[in-house]
Amino acid sequence: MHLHHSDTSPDGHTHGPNGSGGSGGSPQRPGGRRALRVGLGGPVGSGKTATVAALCRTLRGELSIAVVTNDIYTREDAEFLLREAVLPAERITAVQTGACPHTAIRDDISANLEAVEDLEERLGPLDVILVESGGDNLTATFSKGLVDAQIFVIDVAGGDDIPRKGGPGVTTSDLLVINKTDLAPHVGADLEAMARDAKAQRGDLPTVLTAVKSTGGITPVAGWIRERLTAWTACPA
Ligand SMILES: Nc1nc2c(ncn2[C@@H]2O[C@H](COP(=O)(O)OP(=O)(O)O)[C@@H](O)[C@H]2O)c(=O)[nH]1
Ligand SMILES: [Mg+2]
Repeated sequence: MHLHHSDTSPDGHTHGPNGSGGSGGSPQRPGGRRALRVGLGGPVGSGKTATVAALCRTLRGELSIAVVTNDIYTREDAEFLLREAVLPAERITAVQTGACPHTAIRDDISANLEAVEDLEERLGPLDVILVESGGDNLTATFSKGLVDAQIFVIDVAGGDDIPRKGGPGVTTSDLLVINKTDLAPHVGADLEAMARDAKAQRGDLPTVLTAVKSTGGITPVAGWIRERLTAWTACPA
């Protein structure tokens, strides 16, 4: 399922550790741990691919990153990431999930696990692998056998009552991203109410309200990834 578009970044640049490619050149990860696997779930259109793209752009200079996308019938998310040149092509793998995107991340995770393991084998020690789900409804969460942490992305245009409605993505994800805050005035979304409802549903679990496409909008999400990676690396394998 690997997309063989080119062997170098489409923009012709190398991107820090991600530009090195191959399995020989990368240093061993501290402590010898495998890459931190982070799932991104949430409804179609909430901004999962935009979040993946922004994370890659922000972190690729300091971390070795790869991405697995899950599309229902197409490879559109992977194609978008390739066009945007967020990472060299060999670091992006598409899994086609058929009709049930939640099945591929929760029940029959074999295609995704294979994609993740293949990336690590091909590219040498990686720091982070981002796995984007095909997008579903509010109930889709990742199997703990596939990812070590999960981000759930919803957006203000989907309705400001979504945090109140709960569901496992909203209540149990390791990070809740309430995206597209720039649209709040246009859709009449009450951001304070969304933040309050999220807090009531999630207790101490973190939530960020942001617009990942705006300048600096990805900063809190990138910060969270760095923290998780530090904790992951420090924890004995
Ligand atoms: N206004 C606004 N649009 C956004 C933002 N993030 C994503 N989008 C747009 O929302 C649409 C869906 O985003 P996408 O990342 O493909 O959603 P996905 O289906 O969850 O992967 C695209 O047109 C994006 O450009 C944001 O922060 N603000
Ligand atoms: Mg997407």
